[in-house]
Amino acid sequence: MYLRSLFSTTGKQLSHRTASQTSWLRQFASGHREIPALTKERYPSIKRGQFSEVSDSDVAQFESILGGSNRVLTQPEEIQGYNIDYLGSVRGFSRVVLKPKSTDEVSEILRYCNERKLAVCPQGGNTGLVGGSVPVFDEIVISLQLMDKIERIDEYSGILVCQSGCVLETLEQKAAEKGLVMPLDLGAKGSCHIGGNVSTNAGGLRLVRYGNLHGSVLGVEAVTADGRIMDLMSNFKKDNTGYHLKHLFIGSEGTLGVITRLSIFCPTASKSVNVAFLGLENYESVKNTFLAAKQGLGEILSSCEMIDALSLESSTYHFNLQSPIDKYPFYMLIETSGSNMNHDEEKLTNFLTSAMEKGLVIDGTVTNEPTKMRNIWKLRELIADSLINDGYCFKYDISLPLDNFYDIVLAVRERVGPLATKVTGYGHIGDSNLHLNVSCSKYGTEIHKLLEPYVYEYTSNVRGSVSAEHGIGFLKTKYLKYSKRPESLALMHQLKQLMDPNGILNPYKVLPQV
Ligand code: FAD
Ligand code: 2HG
Ligand code: ZN
Repeated sequence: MYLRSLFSTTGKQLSHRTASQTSWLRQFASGHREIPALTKERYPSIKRGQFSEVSDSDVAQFESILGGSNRVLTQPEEIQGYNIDYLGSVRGFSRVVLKPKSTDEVSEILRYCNERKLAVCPQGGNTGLVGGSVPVFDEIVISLQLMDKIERIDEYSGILVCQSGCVLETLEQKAAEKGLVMPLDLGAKGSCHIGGNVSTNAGGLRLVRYGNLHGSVLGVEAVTADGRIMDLMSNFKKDNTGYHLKHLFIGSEGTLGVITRLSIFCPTASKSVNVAFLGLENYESVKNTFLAAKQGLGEILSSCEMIDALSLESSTYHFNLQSPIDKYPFYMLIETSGSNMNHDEEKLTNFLTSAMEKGLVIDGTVTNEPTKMRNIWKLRELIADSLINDGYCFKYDISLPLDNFYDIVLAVRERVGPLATKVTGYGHIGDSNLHLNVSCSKYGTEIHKLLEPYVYEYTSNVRGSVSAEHGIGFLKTKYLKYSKRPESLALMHQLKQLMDPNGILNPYKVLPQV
């Protein structure tokens, strides 16, 4: 038993690649992945709503709102990418993509669409994993790509105000220049938008430290289906003035309004950051190491991730990376962020020494060198993409009690047998959030039927959540009932009816069709 390179800078150099570099567009373009079947064919039970179809005069109206044709895309080859999701699991056939630059333009578009009963699909970076960001049929895509202005970053209050189409990684960089850190971080940061993050209430890699976006987002500006602009911006952490309407837009996946601007609280960046990558013998040790990390590291624990052997094998294989430690059944990535290097290192050393003495951790490496920390993070962040590279990947993002956390991976592995290339489990153990991924060479109905509703029934039986952080989108609407009781579902339908009586905002998403 030994702990290699403790606080040293001698770890191995890993190769570079970011999530944005491996976008679906490149993968489809290179012929590496199949263009999915149209959603209406793969899911024939979904019926198109009573919406109008886009006419030439509608297109002319959009051109007049957006001041010309270059922000109204209608050519099939320029629209294709907006119709297919990141996973390659769903495909719509929209014939129009609109690219507003201002809240007023979004408002005019929605007012017009509502009057004409034209359905719309708001789209951010299109990195969503539940089929929510692309049309199911011919909904008009409203892309927030051009709404990417950062209005203000105040280092005193830590408040960042921006339009919703800003890319998360850009915000991270700009916040860092002011000594601040974005309160969320995810593998898709190079492409996803902050508006998409807020609309999905994205979790990510540091939720264990900074909490979820219902807390960090101080205010939003959103446009409702009839074009009304809801100014719910706030520059304060405390604001108890009646119903907290911003929460309706956080996590509602574009079904209640289009988020156009927001203000978000960014904590002060930590001066001292360490990353430990550990090898463990079994899941029980992972669970106990998490408890020991919480107890031993306390306030400096900023990330606690679990990776099983097949997940690491996938990211190292597909992205030509090297693990800094030998092969183990399980790995953990533990990050600390604090303000005093000596204090943090002492805490981390004590925690790791004790975990190794107890036999919880078998091997590990620790570093505070930025390049090496980034390289260790890549091993974890690229797992999601690497599994898609097997051909097709069924992704389940579930909350489970820690006692039952890994059992489902073993159960599913046995259930699907050779139909799968890999059945893996990894994720944010610090938040009880497992990513169960089942990869195969291509999409197949036989394996799909073995997986669903099985995975959701299993999750519901242990009182887990069928969506921990990715949302419901299109792919999970049928399974919402496993996590929401009928009274809650009924209230959700009523809210939707109240806020979007014509149902034009991202139809067929979140709520099951009635
Ligand atoms: P999109 O995919 O474009 O849209 C997502 C949903 O939000 C859709 O329903 C869309 O209609 C709606 N929407 C988008 N913008 C707006 C808007 N301005 N107003 C109203 N509705 C809008 N998710 C996590 O939670 N944690 C992770 O750790 C994580 N890691 C990921 C890693 C990889 C490699 C990938 C590919 C995805 C990951 N995701 C993760 C999923 C995804 O990145 C998040 O759901 C992200 O928040 C989506 O942002 P987006 O801008 O791409 O939104
Ligand atoms: C992650 O944590 C993301 O890497 C993606 O949430 C998970 O693809 C997945 O299943
Ligand atoms: Zn995740």
